[in-house]
Amino acid sequence: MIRLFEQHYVRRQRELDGMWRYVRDDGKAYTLPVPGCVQQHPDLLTYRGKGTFYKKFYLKEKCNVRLEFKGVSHTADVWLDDAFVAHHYNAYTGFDGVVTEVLPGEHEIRVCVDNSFTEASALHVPNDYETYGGIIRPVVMEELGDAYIRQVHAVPHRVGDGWEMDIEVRLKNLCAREISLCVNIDLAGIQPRECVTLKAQEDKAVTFHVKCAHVEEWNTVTPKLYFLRAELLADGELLDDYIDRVGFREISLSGQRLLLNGRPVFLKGFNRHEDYGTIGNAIPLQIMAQDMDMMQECGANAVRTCHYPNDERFLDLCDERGMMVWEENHARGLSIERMNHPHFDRQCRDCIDEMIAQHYNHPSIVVWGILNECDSTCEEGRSKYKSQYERIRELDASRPTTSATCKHFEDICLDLPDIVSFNIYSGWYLDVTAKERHEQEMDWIARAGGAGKPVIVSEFGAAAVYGYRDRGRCKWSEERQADIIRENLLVYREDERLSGIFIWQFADCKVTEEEWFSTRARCHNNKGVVDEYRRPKEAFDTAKEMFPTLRGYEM
Ligand code: ADA
Repeated sequence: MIRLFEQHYVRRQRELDGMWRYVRDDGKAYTLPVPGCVQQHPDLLTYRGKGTFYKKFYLKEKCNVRLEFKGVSHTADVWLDDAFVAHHYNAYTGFDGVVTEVLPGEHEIRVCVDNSFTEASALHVPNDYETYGGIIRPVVMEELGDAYIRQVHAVPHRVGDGWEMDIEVRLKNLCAREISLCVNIDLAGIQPRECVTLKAQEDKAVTFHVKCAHVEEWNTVTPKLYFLRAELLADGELLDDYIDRVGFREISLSGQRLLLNGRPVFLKGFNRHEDYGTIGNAIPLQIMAQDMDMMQECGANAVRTCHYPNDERFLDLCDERGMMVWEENHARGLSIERMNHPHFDRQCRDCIDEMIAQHYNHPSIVVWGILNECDSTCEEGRSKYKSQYERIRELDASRPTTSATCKHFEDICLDLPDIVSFNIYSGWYLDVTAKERHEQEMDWIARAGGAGKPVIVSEFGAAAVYGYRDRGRCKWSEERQADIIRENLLVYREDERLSGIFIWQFADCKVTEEEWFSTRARCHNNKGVVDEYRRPKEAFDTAKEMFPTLRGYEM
């Protein structure tokens, strides 16, 4: 399942989930599930390297074939028979490619996948989470006609008591002649139409401004969603369609407050990695839904997709559940040397461009984040932060930006984002009281460029090994983790200057052994309030008890 609703009733789309042939670099062959991580197989538990996936499919009629991959970790080269389709870097964003005039009969998709850490990669490095290998998210094959709808972007605006929506429909002509097309929109019963001519191979956008007087807003309590349908017609005949779901909601800032539909909102939730016990990061819908249910059981209204864009099905769930999302690009803890890597700027920019293009319409996304704990202390780093924020604003001015910093008292970039966010481990790495440290932090933020901006505590927490109990409440015990989370929450809930808090983290996740084993018991980041199999630790109950006592404001 690629999304939680049907995206096409005209376009022929086939999901290619199932068993694919996989040949490891040394020639050994397997059949492996797609989506899936190769590390699920007993021979490949710690595999880091290349391999090729193969899948056959049958076409009844000649057509243009579009292949879409929602996530391949972490480098992919794709062929359809002998035609090269796409090269893609970065596990956490999707990509596609079109091969024109494919003949009827049997065809084969070939995907060379590589999860090794090499100099070609600036963002995938040994880290405090695991880089698995494989086709980790769904794949679809589509049969296209002469032209198709590439994308639909919608921005809601609150106007008086009602709502309006700007809609952009991007079209692509796949044939070698000019073509005249019409686009029909259907949104909440309103049905505008526009007609255009596209030159051979041309890409063109058609825009609409729709007034929707009687729609219900999307909010965290009643997350009302609407289908936005676009149909493409040539000579009066239906050629293609594209369906997305949208919500009418507006994010804005007023001084230190974050506003949802003009009303203050306080984000309270978890940082969540995509990782599950023996499954890795190819999380199935059942686990996404379970994570969502457990976070909501605690009273969370927000989730941070640390440290990369998430599987779109999870974002669909957030849309449906009224869960507010901080989604961020893929970069964690990179030094200035790493940020000066020759591919860093391009790979970050691609990730930002793809994340925003692909996830633009999700009402649940309320904040775009970048560069978690990267080097924001020097001028070179600052110029990278600056250009990434600028890029986001060029692509989407409707959502605020932020970045989680750990460069306490040294960060020179706090004036750049709309929201200042910081990660702090009072009681865990830092043997100080949460109260004392929090005051120092807030004073510094006000002096360092953050005055008057909303502030979020983007990470706090402590590690505990599931089942390890200690009457002396020592570090790594469930008791101590719960104590630390409680102490931090007691401080943050009293501070009117804050607009949100995120516990680090929802579930334990695996880390890369190289560079990380010595500070990470079991080669896991153990700061989850549940373990990697979602077994609750004592801290889960603490979150459940404390979250409802935090200012919610939300509606
Ligand atoms: C950081 C970082 C997380 C994780 C965490 C920890 O601040 O952003 O990815 O590494 O600390 O557990 O120390």
